[in-house]
Amino acid sequence: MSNTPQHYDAIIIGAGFGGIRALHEFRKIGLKTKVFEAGTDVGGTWYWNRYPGARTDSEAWCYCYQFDDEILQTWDWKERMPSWTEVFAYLRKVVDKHDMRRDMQFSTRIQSAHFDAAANQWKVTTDKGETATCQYLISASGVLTVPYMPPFPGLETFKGEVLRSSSWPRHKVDFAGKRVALVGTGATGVQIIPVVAQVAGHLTVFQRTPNYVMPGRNHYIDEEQREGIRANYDQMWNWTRTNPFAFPMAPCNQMFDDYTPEQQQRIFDGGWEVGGFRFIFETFADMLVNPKCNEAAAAYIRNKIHTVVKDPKTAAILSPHYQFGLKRPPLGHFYYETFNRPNVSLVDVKDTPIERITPKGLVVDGQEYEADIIIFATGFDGGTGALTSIDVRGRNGRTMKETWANGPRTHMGTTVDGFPNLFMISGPQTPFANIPIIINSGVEWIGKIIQKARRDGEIVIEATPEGVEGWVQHVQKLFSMTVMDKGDHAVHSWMMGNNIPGKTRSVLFYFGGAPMYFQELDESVDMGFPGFTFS
Ligand code: N01
Repeated sequence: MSNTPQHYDAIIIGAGFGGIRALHEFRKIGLKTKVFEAGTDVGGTWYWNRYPGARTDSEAWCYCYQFDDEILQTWDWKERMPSWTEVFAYLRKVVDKHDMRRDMQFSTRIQSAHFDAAANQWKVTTDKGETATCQYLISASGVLTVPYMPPFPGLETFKGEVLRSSSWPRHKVDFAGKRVALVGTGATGVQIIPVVAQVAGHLTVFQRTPNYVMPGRNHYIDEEQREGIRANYDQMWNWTRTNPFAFPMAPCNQMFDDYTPEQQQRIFDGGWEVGGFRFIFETFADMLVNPKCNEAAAAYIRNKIHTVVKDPKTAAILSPHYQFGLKRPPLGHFYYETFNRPNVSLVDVKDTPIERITPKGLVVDGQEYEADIIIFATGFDGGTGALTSIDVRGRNGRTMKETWANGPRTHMGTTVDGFPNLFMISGPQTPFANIPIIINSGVEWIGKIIQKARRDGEIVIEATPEGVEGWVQHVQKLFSMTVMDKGDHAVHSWMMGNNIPGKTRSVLFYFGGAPMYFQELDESVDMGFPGFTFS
């Protein structure tokens, strides 16, 4: 522990995908940088979420960094959607190869960050009682960092084991023959269910809202495929610049209404068979803006559920009836098939919520469901939670929590007025898209604005209130063009913040598509960063 505050050009919060990428950039531009990380190692999401079945929903070859081609050319991705262990190993490889750990401090959580206007610097305190100061404060604290745990009465009385997906224990959990209860059927629950079902004595799934689960169709990657991937990186990175979700796929230009119903079904079949997000990205370009297309996609998936799931009652409970995309659709790996197993049952808790937890299990509608293990996969305070859970204070002591009380207000998803020299990586109001690519573009932009300020001898970079208001309006307008805006407001979606009781429903993402966002970042650089002051 040090009593004299260390001073850095930049402090980065978090050593996940964003923090690692930012450290690389800052070294390039010569900033003395320190990364503080709460975990004992790098990885962020891939450090904490070690639950069974945890894997990416992005294809391996685009869930990585562009800056180290040598690793790309030698790294042996094993699966199309790599498991958390592979992603974790990849991130460790990058960090170790670039000797990044010497600029990182682990097991240290940043508790507060206050802007000192007299000194034009940020003062940061940690849970270890340390203080450090910096000119630039970078939040790389992630999109899904702060877990949400519903306050079920009686939880503390449960005699069995309680597991949380977002802080999964290091020891191997033995599910064999056990009665397992799982609460939450978002992307996390959807990944856990088929894996645990294979070994549990009985798995009872408590579902409040069904999801539209698309088949992941994960597979092993053989050497020939790897060679093909390695030879095509330039083309892939170009595609990530033109695909609305920053995936390396040629943009889809098909409009739903231009096809006959038979053709539409065939196109949906194609997307469904190839698996992953390709059901969205390679079928119709207007799926999230054309209500007819959206409903056809929703009906297609409902039909698939009823085809796969043998018990019609279970199939009906698993079938959603809200706009496709209103909740982030998960990828499943034999998800619906799992509900045909004799050792799996589904409890609908939509109209009859979980009442309480007892020493023996969970009570719903007066009935006790006994369990040896309860798994909670109940989501996150997404987008804004990571930064509002830290005591961040900008000018005049104003907190980020107050500033975002009615939803996030940012300029370009990177900055907030009143919080000088604070930059966010994949912050609220950046595109909902393949995250390493969004991180890359954001970090490059941050590097450029800092370099401009340094070149001009300016110390403080600050978004203007007009810049922020313009971006908020812009993001709102883009969202209003989607079917999600007209969606059922009662449906919880972390993408809108209304999965957290008391959190204002707001637009947490930029829905104009990644290419338009990249263009906005490029124009911002070319035009000398309108909407910012330098002093
Ligand atoms: O969280 P969620 P998640 N009683 O908010 C339920 C990313 N991710 O961790 O829908 C009963 O989606 C809640 O019910 P409802 C991905 O972006 C990525 O699963 O609110 N149930 C819901 O079913 C994803 O979207 C990957 O009605 C309660 C669940 O808990 C995001 O993380 C893998 C309840 C929470 O689902 C979040 O996914 C995994 C209550 N009181 C996750 N409270 C990959 O890319 C909450 N729930 C690989």
